[in-house]
Amino acid sequence: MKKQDMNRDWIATARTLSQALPYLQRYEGATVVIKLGGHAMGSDEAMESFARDVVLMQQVGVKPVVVHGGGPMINDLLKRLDIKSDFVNGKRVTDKATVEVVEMVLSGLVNKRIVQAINGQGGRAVGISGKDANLMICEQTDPNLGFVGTPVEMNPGIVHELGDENLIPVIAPVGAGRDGETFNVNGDTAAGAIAASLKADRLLLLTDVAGVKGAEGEVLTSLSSAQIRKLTEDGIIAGGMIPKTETALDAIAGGVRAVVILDGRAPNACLLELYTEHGAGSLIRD
Ligand code: X2W
Repeated sequence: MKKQDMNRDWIATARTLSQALPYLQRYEGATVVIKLGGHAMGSDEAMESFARDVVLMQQVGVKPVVVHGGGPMINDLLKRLDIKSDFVNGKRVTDKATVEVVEMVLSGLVNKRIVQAINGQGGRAVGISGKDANLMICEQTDPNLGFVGTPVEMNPGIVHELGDENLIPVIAPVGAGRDGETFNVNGDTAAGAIAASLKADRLLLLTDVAGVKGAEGEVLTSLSSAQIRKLTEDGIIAGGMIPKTETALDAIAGGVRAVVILDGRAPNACLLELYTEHGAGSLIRD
């Protein structure tokens, strides 16, 4: 690279930092819950980039809380163990053998991969599940789904305590029942319930689509709860997007200030959303 071009690069970097100042100020002290879906967890490089964004957010005064999924990773192990698995309305039918695999994969493999990635970038992450310190108490969602749980009681003290110690909580969507059961909770549902219990400033739902799309397939960058309901009635919001927009509406009704649905595979997705005028994905607020 020519010396002149190199200078131009550094000047652009400095300008970017300078332009971020109002956003850095806006989010100082904010609680931001980030849901990382299994489909958004790609290569090691993508995981490293995600971890770097989380550590940077904490460095500039945000309290990040990571809630993760891991559906594709559960599928892989179930297949290797020759256990069949079906989904009904986006939820995995979860018998006793399946829930054991779900907990092993989510609380073990996936949770620790994220913890290690964050620590690798100089953060201090602590991996827990909804069971720890009774964070997420669940009841059975529907007898036909087996051990699939709906969060019914949240005790977010543990998340506050970790945040106060500058530790980054990384939470697997597994909950405990009142009779000692283990429940498999949809990752989006868990993230919404955790964000609401924290009255989070932002819930970022990182997925593998660019955001909520309108009738012409364009990404809608800003939406109200009422607009979401109308688009769903009209059949424009459909399929896999429905659980995400439902999570967004529930989270907002539960006290989360705004929810963003965005493509987690895009480089620096979280930073683009929080710290630039451009933003990313679809911002939903009341
Ligand atoms: C999900 C939990 C993982 C998840 C499952 O068993 O796959 C239910 O369906 P993603 O990667 O966010 O989809 N639980 C009840 O939600 O993972």
